[in-house]
Amino acid sequence: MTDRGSKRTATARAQRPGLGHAHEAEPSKAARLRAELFAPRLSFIMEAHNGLSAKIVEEAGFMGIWASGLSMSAALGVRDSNEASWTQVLDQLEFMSDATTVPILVDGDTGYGNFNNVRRLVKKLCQRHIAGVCIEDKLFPKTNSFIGEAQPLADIDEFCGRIKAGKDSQSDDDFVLVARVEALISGWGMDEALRRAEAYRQAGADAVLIHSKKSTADEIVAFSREWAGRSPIVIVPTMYYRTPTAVFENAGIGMVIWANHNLRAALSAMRAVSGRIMREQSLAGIEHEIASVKEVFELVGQQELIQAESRYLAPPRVAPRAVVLAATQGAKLGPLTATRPKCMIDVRGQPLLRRLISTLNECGVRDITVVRGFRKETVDLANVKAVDNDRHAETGEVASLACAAGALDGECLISYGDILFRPYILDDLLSAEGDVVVVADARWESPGHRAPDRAIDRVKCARPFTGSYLDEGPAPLVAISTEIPAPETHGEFIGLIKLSERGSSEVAAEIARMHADGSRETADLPELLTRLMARGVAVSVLYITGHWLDVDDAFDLAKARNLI
Ligand code: SPV
Ligand code: MG
Repeated sequence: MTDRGSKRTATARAQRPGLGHAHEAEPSKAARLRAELFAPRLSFIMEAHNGLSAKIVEEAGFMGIWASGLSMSAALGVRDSNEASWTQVLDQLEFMSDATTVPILVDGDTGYGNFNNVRRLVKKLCQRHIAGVCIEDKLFPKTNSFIGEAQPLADIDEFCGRIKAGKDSQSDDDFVLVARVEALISGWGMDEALRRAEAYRQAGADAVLIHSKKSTADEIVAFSREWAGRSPIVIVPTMYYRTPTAVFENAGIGMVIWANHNLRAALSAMRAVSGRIMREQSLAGIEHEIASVKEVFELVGQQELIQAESRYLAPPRVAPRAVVLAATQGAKLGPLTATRPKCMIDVRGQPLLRRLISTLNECGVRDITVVRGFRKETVDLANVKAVDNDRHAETGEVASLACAAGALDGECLISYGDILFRPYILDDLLSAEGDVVVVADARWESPGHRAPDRAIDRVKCARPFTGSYLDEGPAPLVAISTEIPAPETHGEFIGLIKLSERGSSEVAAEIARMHADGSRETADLPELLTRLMARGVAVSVLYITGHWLDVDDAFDLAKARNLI
């Protein structure tokens, strides 16, 4: 049996307090690779070529990953001839390192140039928590060892310079540099292999990878015997794959790299699946023979993201419901509303109500209850709930609202069915604070805004609209009625209200009281609001300046048709 003393000595060194990351609770990936390499047992690392395959290697139980140059290149569809740049390899490694917790030994080819390139490579690998690098004593650009014969080898001293430069550049004391000896592959013989291995060890290499392309392990075993445990030996038994693992164990090998088998497995599987789908023009045959979409989600940690979302994302805003009061005929519009209610009057190709519902939808309000009345069968809109106020001719707005009492649960909007407004108004209302917030137009007196004799619902607030950009929030409402004198009027109620959850229950309770005292039947929304205020419920006003319209008479309708 080969002397394994060097492994034990080095293990003791790696575990000495104060060296590398030994002081940390969790040893670094490099420390773990180093400990494994120097442990008095045979270790195995498995090839991966991207984040997904790296995860699979860890999942299978391997203590480490071989980031194979051949496999990473092939996965990118290029040759193992440094066609992928070293920074492109670095990008792959970053994904692999992020995706896993086990150490990665990266195939650094020749180091991508001379000592200077190795310095930069090692620095960047340490920054990405790559545990170690293996560099081979060939020339840039490299060729895969299994291609051709007698590939030129690097000058020993020049290669020793690459090793020293790499070791001097590591920022993690435990980072592992493996020197790969290609002398046997290139036909330079055992003595040259041993001479090189010793020079590389003296230059600072932590371990030696002795590569062979023979179909038996004879030369590897012979090398190991001569090497006599001077440092750990790493092997790649791709060509001598038949060799029982016990032979490596008995030869005192430190680490075996299964170098390309995930890439080759993926290639076979992808060819088989692509071929079948191409031939069968159906997924039915292969669905149960391949990994499920669920397995993909599991492997990439979808569950963790779901948990993180619940920790970090603001809870999704629950869009309020809306009740649209659309029961009235709108007799002031004459023949236009003889056979349909005014909410269904066409305004440039669309009923008014459909436009209103589009605006509500646009602002995320989807649960909409429309209270129908006059010619209710003509109010026929998709994706809204309809409730009917069959006594619309004798009753008023509050009676209609009572028909939709079920919607007064949680945050709720109340809108007249004959108004239109720009979506930003609704967005502002939805983000306004307050239990009962009504929208009022501060430009109620604009010339040409109304037919001269038209009565409007005026609001008087604790403060007038100032036009200031400094957001003071909604202004407390003091009074709302058609009777407020002009000098005291601060705005015109547009027929749009937002209720908080508490506001909704206050409104529902008030409607119940109005029912009990007989005032519900003919009351309008301003009366309801006045009663709420009298009870101490805070009602506030969100000021707007235009950008809305209602359709009450022929004047309004003409204006609406011009505006839209
Ligand atoms: C690799 O996996 O890229 C290697 C090992 O370098 S080998 O292909 O066997 O040379
Ligand atoms: Mg390689």
